[in-house]
Amino acid sequence: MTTEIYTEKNKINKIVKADMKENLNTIRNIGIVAHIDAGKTTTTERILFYAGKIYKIGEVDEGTTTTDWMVQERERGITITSAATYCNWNNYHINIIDTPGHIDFTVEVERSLKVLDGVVVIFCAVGGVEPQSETVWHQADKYHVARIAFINKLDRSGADFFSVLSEMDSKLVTLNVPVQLPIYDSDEFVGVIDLIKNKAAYFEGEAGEKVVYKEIPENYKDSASEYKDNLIEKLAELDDEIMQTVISGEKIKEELMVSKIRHYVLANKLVPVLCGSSLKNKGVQLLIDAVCNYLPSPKDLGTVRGFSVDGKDYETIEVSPSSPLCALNFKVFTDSFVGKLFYTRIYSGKIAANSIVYNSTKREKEKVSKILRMHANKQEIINEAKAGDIVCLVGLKETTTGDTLCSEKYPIIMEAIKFPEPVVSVAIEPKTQADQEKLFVGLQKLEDEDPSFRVLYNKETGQNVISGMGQLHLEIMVDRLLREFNVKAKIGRPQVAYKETITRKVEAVGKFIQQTGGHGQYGHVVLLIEPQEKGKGIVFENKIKGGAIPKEFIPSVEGGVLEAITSGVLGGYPVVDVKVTLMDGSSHAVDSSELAFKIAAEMALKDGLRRAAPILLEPVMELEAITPNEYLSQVIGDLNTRRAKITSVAERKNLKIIKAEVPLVEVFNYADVLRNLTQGRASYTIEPSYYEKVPETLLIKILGV
Ligand SMILES: Nc1nc2c(ncn2[C@@H]2O[C@H](COP(=O)(O)OP(=O)(O)OP(=O)(O)O)[C@@H](O)[C@H]2O)c(=O)[nH]1
Ligand SMILES: [Mg+2]
Repeated sequence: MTTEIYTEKNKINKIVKADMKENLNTIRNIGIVAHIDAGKTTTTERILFYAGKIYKIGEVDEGTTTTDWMVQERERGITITSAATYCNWNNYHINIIDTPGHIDFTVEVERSLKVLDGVVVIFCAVGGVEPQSETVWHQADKYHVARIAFINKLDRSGADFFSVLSEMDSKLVTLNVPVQLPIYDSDEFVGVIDLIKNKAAYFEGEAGEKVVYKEIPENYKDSASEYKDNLIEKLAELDDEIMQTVISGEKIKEELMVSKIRHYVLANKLVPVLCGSSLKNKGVQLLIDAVCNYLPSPKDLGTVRGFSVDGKDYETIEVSPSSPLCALNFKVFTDSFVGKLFYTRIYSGKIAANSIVYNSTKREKEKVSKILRMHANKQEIINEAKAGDIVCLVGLKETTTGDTLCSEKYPIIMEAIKFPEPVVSVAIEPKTQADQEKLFVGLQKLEDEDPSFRVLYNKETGQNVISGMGQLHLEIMVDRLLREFNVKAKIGRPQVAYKETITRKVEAVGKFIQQTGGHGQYGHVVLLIEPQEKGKGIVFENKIKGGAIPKEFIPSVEGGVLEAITSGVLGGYPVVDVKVTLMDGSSHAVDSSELAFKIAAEMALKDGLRRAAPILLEPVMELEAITPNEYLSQVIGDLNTRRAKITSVAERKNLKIIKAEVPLVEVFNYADVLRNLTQGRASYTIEPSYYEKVPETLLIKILGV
């Protein structure tokens, strides 16, 4: 098979042999996940370097890494979009997704975890188990993703491997077992003890590329033997064969230990803990070995499970290239040269370039014109992709994030990916008429790419309102509009993304009747409008029997309802969790039209919402503040004035960790507040938690009425 390589200018300049692995057992689909700044991108860059995929190590701080390729990522030194790449290590083919740590880009982690078989969770040896690390851990639990842990940054002063271990034990409900220990010479981190090999590993050469195994240093022998016993003990508790070997007094062979660890990692019963310093080029090769040794291959999934097209039954397909196709699109990205790229994980079967696949979610046939293998923002064209691969498809028209692609003969729909609701909004106004058109195109593309980014047109103010996961998220989107789509626009002040819902069931009548001679207007509808359970969204049902409203006008009624419900009656915010049933109505043989029914539906809906005891909902955030002991009372005192519910106060060394639930509107400028309260010595993170009713007393302040 041949492969054509694209250059940055999108010209094919090379033909190379594809290295697609036929053997599923030697494929690894892994993600690198962690709290912001733990060193995911730095680690990924080393993995690519040691595996020979790149020939020079790039650095985050210099804006030269492979996976932080977007201009916004390079400028800011943070990851924004998850980048897919791959490399080969010994006989293994490893597909890697480097994910962002900032909570505003959590969608990128969520969708990656959905399609990955295993993850490396990185912890900072100084920061420990930071909030976003806990969040990704729980996300990995949700998708049953097997994991290994890597305690990074052991070169930093204040690094403490053992304290991170005990924090992991208290915060993460898993069996975390060290398989390595750090070695220090004076205060310098110099190498890693491999407890399975009973050796000390050092990383020599200019970029730590030569792994040299030596005897464990004398002063580490006791702790190495203690932690080796601990590892064997933990395995023996899980496994009879190991237990029997221990009882018989025999030595446990390295291969047996590796295969047992692998078994329990796959079963999500054990997490081996490794360590190193990616920046100082120490420990990464052993991490790659661990990825191959312990994390699952696509084959380990056994079967892929989904629903039948009618949603009533489960369907399963064996994971194999010779099974029928089952693939999941988990991301759409617009490349300025190639067009839309559809990031797709193939679970079973094959896809060939220039073939037709069936999008079972949309029930549409789609043509795949090209298949690309991604190396961050570079692409290689391949002719075929098969079970186990993560590739980009080109040419699809109707597919959106979360859709299943399969064979029309064996339809299956995989469970959709759930995305969080945006919590911050900002109005965006094009500077000139020419910008208006470009803004529309740009926003549409960005909305296609990012399910946590929404665009709404507010009829009342005539403005476009964009919503996202946080201020940084929106800032990046506006920056992309300017640079990628050349849109000059004015931005309003960030606002909380409120929502509206109702608390009472009402019947509402809408009549749009104008009969003043000649061709008039006649639309008449009766709607039942009722609250729905949280998270159920908006549902429209038609219960008209006997043709009170002719069939051809029903879509207009539905359209009117769905359009009007995007802007509620309290503050024009989107309405959620409401069911609207079309009960009755009437029509006129000549005067009725689609427009008349649409307007009648809008009138009925607005009137109904007003009488259905509407309430305003606000996003509540989970906040974690870490402060030196002496500022504890000031920080808590201040939080109490912000309608916060303090949920816990814990201790780490001489720091206090305060967890609280607090409405977003109260902590919009919390960075400044905390800086002033603690002379800049505290830090905090917030993440969206849930929506709650705004107290009546605050309605006037928020709505300005
Ligand atoms: N001292 C030290 N610094 C490190 C190490 N690994 C990474 N860093 C630094 O930590 C900072 C963050 O590194 P990144 O690799 O961007 O971290 P990340 O986890 O990818 O961050 P996000 O993707 O933005 O969440 C950079 O300044 C790195 O140089 C390490 O082992 N030791
Ligand atoms: Mg990164």
